Amino acid sequence: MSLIASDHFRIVVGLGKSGMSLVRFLANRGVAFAVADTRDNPPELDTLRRDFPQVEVRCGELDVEFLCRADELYVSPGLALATPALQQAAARGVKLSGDIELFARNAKAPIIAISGSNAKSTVTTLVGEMAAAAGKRVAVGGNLGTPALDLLSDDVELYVMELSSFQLETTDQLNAEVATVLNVSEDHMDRYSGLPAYHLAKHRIFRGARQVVVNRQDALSRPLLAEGQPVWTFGLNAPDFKAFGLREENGEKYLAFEFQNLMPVRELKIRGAHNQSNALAALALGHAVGLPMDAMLSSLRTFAGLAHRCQWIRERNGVNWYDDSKATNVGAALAAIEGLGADIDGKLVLVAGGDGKGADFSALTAPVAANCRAVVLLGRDAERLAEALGDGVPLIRVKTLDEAVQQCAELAQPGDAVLLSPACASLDMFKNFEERGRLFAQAAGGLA
Ligand code: UMA
Ligand code: ADP
Repeated sequence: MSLIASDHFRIVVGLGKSGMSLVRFLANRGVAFAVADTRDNPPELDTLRRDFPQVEVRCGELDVEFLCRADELYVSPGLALATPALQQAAARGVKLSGDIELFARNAKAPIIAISGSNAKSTVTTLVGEMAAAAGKRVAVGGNLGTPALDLLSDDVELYVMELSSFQLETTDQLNAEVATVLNVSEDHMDRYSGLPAYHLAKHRIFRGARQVVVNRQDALSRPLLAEGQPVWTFGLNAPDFKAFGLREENGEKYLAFEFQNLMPVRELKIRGAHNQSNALAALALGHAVGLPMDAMLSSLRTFAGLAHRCQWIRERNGVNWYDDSKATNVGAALAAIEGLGADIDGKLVLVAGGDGKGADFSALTAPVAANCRAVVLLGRDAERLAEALGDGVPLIRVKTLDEAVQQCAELAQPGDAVLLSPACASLDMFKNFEERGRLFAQAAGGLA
């Protein structure tokens, strides 16, 4: 039985992936609804007209009178709640909600909920693989790609959900079995008034959570806890009770739980300190829902990481090339610059720039000066990035990714690594971060 009253009228605002999943969900349950999107030709319009020709759709500027016909709006994550028409409707008593709220109300199996500025997709995928290795019927999705409502099924035994701050803004009560905010650093500053507002949105993930997982090395990941609420922690330092971390014995580093070594770090396929942290976070989340340790460790031995996240592309003349196109914010680029920088004999030639989403780039200045031979800059915010980097490192401006690759090939010396880790979104020049990464790998692969 659906947990929404069928005598009410709803409007789905936004007709992308989330909007279309809402349409299917509401139609299947016989709920009366319409659709609105600010775009003249939203991506799922043809699908909607083909599969649900009876549903009313309004495209273009949002009409407040139309929105006020509904008692509840399901707002897509790509649309800011601060949008004036949405605020005007809210002021007139219309409730603003979203797909994750509906998912939470209708999911019958426990939810592992994962947010954070970086590492969400990696940890979500890893936990999903761990659950599958443990023989669970697991559904994995959310911000990762498959909209939450499309995952709902009575067959599912466990949901592993990646949730963005945008999705959490419209979620009142998630009621996860276990929830985490893996880390918090500046992102999406074009949508939030500052870090506190962004932090507040992320922390809605803890509403109604039975257990929580906290990053010991990031104070902003820690929620206010209810008395007696179970807390598991992870971090790169040595673990204590109810904690995952790293321990060293006879010169060998181990992933460890409390006072027991689990497996040598060198057996991990994913590289870099940030990925050790991700492995520990995944273990903590899996352990919280009772996944057996041996199944989780076997997944860690085989998981090779996701595409476009510090992904090795090729070696050429003693130079290794990496695609970290998913580094769409400063925190992610920092992890790659410091992690990879410490791992190589030579220096980094960094390709950065794009749509900075209003970020402050100053945290990059010192690590770039320490680790980079040169920085090749492109995209809308190249000049803002150049200002932040100053004269600590040679800066080369280019107009295209092909030009960037040519410059990198000339600048890099044997022992160096070329790293695309833009610290910016891709949307000023590319369809998405995948396209940016693919074109970079293609151009690098094409070098004689
Ligand atoms: N848009 C409009 N007008 C509208 C509605 C949307 O212009 O009326 C624009 C938005 O500004 C945005 C684009 O359309 O630029 C897509 O927005 P959407 O809400 O329709 O997006 P969906 O297709 O539903 O995809 C969303 C997530 N996208 C966003 O949050 C922007 C997807 O995450 C997610 O996989 C999908 O739901 C399923 O849950 C993508 C993403 O970029 C990967 N997420 C951001 C990130 O990871 O940084 C948060
Ligand atoms: P998200 O889904 O949160 O964007 P991803 O797993 O897709 O996370 O990784 C995004 C970017 O963050 C990649 O560039 C990746 O190399 C980097 N990254 C991965 N793990 C971490 C971490 N623990 N801390 C900081 N950056 C990370």
